[in-house]
Amino acid sequence: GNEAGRGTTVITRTKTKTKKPSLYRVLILNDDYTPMEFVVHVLERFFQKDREAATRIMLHVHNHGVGECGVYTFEVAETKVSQVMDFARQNQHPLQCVMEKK
Ligand code: TYC
Repeated sequence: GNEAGRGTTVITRTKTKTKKPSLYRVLILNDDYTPMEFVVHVLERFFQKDREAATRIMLHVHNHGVGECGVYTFEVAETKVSQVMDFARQNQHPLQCVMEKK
């Protein structure tokens, strides 16, 4: 700080803000009705997976109940969840997509 002799102190910040944004996992959940091909398409369209990666994730969800589509900042994760839920609903599939803090 700086003391000018008039009872005032200037406090100067020297440290740059370096807070990293919190990250969120976007997950899809298994169900008995959504076609496998639809899930693969969702992973390609909204999560930029190639056919091989999309198929691997879809089969993991089919066999284990839940799987990770990607990790994003809050606003991006929220947008992905909305886009997937809207697309599933438009196509009358019960596919569920959720996000969780890492
Ligand atoms: N279990 C579905 C079926 O047998 C396929 C499926 C996979 C559904 C992944 C949802 O997130 C899912 N048709």
